Amino acid sequence: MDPKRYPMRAVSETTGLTAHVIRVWEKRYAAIVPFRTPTNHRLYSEEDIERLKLLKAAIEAGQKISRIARLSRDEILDLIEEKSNHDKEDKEIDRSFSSQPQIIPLEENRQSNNVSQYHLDLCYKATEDLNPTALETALIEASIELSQPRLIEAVITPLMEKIGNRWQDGSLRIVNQHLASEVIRNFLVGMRSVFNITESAPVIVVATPTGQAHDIGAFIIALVAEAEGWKVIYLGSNLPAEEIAAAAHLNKAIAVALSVTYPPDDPKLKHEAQKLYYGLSELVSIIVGGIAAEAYDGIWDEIGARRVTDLNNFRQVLRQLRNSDNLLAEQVTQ
Ligand code: B12
Repeated sequence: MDPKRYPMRAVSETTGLTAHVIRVWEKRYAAIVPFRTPTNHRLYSEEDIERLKLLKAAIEAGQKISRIARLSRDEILDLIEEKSNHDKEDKEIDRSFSSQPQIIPLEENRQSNNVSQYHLDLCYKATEDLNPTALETALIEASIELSQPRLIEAVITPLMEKIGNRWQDGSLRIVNQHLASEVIRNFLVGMRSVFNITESAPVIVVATPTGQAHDIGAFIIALVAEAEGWKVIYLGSNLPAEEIAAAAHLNKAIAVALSVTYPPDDPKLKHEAQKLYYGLSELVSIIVGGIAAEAYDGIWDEIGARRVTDLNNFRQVLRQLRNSDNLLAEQVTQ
């Protein structure tokens, strides 16, 4: 009988590694070689899954994928064990010095609470050096160590903010900003395939309206909604209101989320917002956010859109909408 083989989605769920990370470990480091179907889809054996879990554990114990990718199972286990023995010794030493004031050396920043700051610094350094491979690697390592919300809120968003500020004060060039945007966009695309969305999931359309070209915020909104179990129709940037409304209608969406970053003073936005309002069924909620959304508060009030200030708030709104949609569905079937 053929050995049992699993598709990427199942492997990603069991190991907790994103599909992107698994593909990079394969392509760049040959850490595993999955079976390929005639249509070129990857399939993984139980052994492959065990190996991925082991590699993940070794990385969590401080190893680098470039160093361990080709090692045997026993060699990796030895490294993990070595690390845990070291940790035990370190703890004993710590205890004996606990009454003395401690200075944490820079390299140990990683072990302390400052894990996100460590990853943020690595990402920024790679951006400064114009090194896309180092940036991608830094993002992958951050995604292994941090939860999705922390990765987004404590690494990606502040990284882009810092890049924007450094560009504004002249210490970074526009090319650094472009490079970081490209790598981050691709990385986020890779994160999308992890979620398992059910057929009955509520649908949300995500876009930026006409005149709004920045789309990383919108993409993040899409990821957050997917992580909340929503089916996302991601339309990208610069979308005319009638296209957004048509996509919502055709997909029976119960919400539309708009990201508004720049400019904060586009006179055409009012007309776009009104067209959207008239193009959507009144049962569809409009949610807006992004750093320039507040500048258009009068317009949002006029069309009954809900301006949401942060991602936690966005998650709450999604949960409320989902619950009221379920209630509505129950009433209809009764
Ligand atoms: C990357 C970037 C670009 C890239 C965009 C690439 C892309 N595909 O998006 C490029 C290089 C193309 C670009 C171009 C420009 N940019 Co620019 N850009 C940035 C930068 C550095 C990061 C934006 C970003 O992606 N942030 C990361 C995401 C995750 O953050 P975010 O969008 O804020 O989203 C978060 C929240 O706001 C929220 N959110 C966002 N949307 C939504 C929606 C909902 C529903 C909810 C709930 C939440 C939510 O959730 C996200 C996660 O926390 C910012 C700096 C900054 N402070 O943001 C400048 C920035 C936005 N850009 C700026 C400017 C001036 C420009 C240009 C005019 C520069 C120029 N002279 O060419 C052009 C304009 C382009 C255009 N046609 O509009 C200014 C805007 C200043 C202002 N408000 O007046 C900024 C602030 C830089 C600065 N410090 O001056 N830019």
